[in-house]
Amino acid sequence: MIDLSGLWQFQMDPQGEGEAQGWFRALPAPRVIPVPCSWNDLFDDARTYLGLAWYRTEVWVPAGWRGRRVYLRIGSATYAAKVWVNGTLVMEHLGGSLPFAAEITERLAWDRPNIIAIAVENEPRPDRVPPGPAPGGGGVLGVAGGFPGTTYDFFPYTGLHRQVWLCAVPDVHIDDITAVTTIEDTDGIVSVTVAAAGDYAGEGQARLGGIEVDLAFRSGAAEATLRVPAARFWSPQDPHLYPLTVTLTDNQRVTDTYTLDIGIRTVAVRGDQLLLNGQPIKLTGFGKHEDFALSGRGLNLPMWIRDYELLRWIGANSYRTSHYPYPEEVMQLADRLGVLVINEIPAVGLNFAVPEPLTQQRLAQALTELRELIARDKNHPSTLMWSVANEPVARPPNGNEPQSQPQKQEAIEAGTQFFRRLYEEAYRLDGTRPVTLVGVGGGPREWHEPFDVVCINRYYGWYALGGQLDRAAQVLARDLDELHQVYGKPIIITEFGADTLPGVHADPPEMWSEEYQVEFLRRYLDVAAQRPFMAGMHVWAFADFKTTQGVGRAGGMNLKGVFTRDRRPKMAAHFLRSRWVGA
Ligand code: BDP
Repeated sequence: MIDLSGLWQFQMDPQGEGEAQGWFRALPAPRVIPVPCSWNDLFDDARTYLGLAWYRTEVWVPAGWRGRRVYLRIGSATYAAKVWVNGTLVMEHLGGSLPFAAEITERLAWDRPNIIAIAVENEPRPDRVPPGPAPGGGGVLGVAGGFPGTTYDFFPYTGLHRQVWLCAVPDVHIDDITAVTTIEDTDGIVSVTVAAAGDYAGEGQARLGGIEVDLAFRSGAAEATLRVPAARFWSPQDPHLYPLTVTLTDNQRVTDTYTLDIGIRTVAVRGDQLLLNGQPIKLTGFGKHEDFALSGRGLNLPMWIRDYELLRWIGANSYRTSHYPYPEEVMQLADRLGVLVINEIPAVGLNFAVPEPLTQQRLAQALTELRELIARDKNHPSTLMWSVANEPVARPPNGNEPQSQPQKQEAIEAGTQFFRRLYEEAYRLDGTRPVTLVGVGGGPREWHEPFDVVCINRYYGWYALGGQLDRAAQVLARDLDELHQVYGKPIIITEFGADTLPGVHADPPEMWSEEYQVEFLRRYLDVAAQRPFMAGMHVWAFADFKTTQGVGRAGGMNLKGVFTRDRRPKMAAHFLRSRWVGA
């Protein structure tokens, strides 16, 4: 594999003239941009530019790759991408947080550099997931006119956000591996399914530790089961990984091989309990964002290493990938470090008071994102469950209509169909993990119906009952007891928090002060601790993050972080550590 990260050429194309003028060969007036990175915080004229822009680079393909099949793989392009190799369009993709690839063998030159051009665009259109706002809409807190207009509360960072790779594989190669683990007494059972390119009908092996089994392929598919006696089961306390090596062989000659680190563990829901390896588990942690100064949503490995360090320090065993899939490296780190992940597709900002064809378009896109996510992340022991949406509503969000307007029954019904379909698809693709939907306070309760775990976001004491924390705690307690009575399923509060200006103090606590954030979080943790059906508490948010400009967002920031954007602890971080680590 060749990682094409580095400095590329870049040019914005507000008139949409690049394609007709052949910018996929040469850009008329390029500047230099790093890949991966968001473009917004780099150039003054690009801060709020979400339209079309071109990336271009050149690469020599090694002579040793001749005779192999070469693929171009893009880790993430937000939101729409068109890709050219040496002047030929090779692929297009929609959806900003998942990888896509195409074979480009026939397009390659071996005697000169190859030109790779990628046109990226992130217009807030209503048929996308996440959807763009209606004209004039957008903003946060139900206040229209936030800028740039979005249906969600984070900055619409744009660009090539993850690496671009060239990959070479043999003609006959391993296309995919699925490893599913179960537990029998002290043994681990690993079921391995392998897909090989074409109609491969040869042989292969699967090896795990000292155990090896043969794979007999028919029409490109083979299956095997390995039993690991006295296995070390993967958990946050002991995130043990076993290397699983799959090999294709031709008369004992290895033709392709791939090694995947797997964890042997089970996840299940029994009654109102969430079980890891058969034992009830309580999640401690956060909703997060991929967000940092200058790099925006671009892959930032130093930030991630620091974040995992802070998660360990504070005693968090988990987080949610709010509100889109995170990078592959980050999922691998979660496996290694023993962090449980609620893995979410980018279905944020959905509302169902829209014409039926629009809902259908969004459903098709959400299903694509779900399939791509499960294909990418199905083998990670750290992925505990799939989340198919964050805070869908049955009315247009963000002030397009008065918030008090009653939810329309058809909109609720449209959402019910939509989420049932997503649940079924997640379950069809991966019957081994719970599936959830993250609901908003006051949202339609029936949307939780098909899901295995009830995830809810609650802001009593902030957006409602501001300054009245004791009353907020009472309302929260009643709300949780009702939900438990209705569903009898595990409940996780996937968001609760208060905007907090670091350095502002008040005693008695007042909103926006560090003391208020501590007391807010304390109330919620206490209410949950008294309820055995509560399977987890995720504070919103891990760190302060950039969002769209609006009257509720000082400095264009959501300040509910327990850490500042540069990862300094607020008082609440020390408080959570004392609760979660006992330190
Ligand atoms: C919830 C959203 C989250 C917001 C948060 C907030 O799920 O994205 O950032 O509230 O208002 O509505 O801080």
